[in-house]
Amino acid sequence: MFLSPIFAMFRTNVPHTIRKINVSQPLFFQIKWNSSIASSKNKFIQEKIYSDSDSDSDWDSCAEKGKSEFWRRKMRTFHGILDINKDGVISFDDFKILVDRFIYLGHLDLHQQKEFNEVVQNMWEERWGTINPYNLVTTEQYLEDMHHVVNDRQLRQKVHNFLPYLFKAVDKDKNGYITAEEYKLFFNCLGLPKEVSLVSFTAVDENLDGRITLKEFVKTGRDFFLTEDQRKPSKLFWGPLVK
Ligand SMILES: [Ca+2]
Ligand SMILES: [Ca+2]
Repeated sequence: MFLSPIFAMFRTNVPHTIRKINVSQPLFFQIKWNSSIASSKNKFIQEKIYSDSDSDSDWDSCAEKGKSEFWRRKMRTFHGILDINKDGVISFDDFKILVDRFIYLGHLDLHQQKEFNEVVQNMWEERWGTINPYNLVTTEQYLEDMHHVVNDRQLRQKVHNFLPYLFKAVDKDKNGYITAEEYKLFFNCLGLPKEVSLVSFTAVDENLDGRITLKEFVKTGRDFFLTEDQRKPSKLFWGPLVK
């Protein structure tokens, strides 16, 4: 795959160790949904993802996570993406608009659409309680909540629950891979300029074969929330970081 010098430089700066699969300590994590959804027969949600993620293999329950300015910057970036109308707070309406943008692409079947809505609704209720227009989450509240998430082993394992739906929604030809063209749809739904999507695409395409698998997508997206390692390409998952 052709890489422009800037992307090639970026990739070569990624330490080999962060891409190496740790075969001595294989870590499996299942895409787990809440109990109401777990009974689903949909094969897609039963999928097991093999993770070579450092963010869990180096889990140390004693060390407090989510303290670095780098990690806080990443969380502020994601809060900014969820804050669709850019009024500084996120509401359930923001969530709903975002979900609808992915659904309107037309590549999720009705069952997946229903599950996607349920996953997002459950996430909101678990984290922020009731769904009403007055329940608004500021950046500081979001940082506090995510700080709690990254320091709780069970919550860490659910942090990526919504990601497979984003993947399926932008896999236009349903071949199980996301191309650079399809990735532009992802950025479009997020409200990010498609011009910056290639940098993110290259970061997520771990084996540089020009296409992103569900495993690559979920692993990198998950790492965005969990790792404090500034060298990891996952920092580019949701586009450029805010200042
Ligand atoms: Ca595809
Ligand atoms: Ca790939």
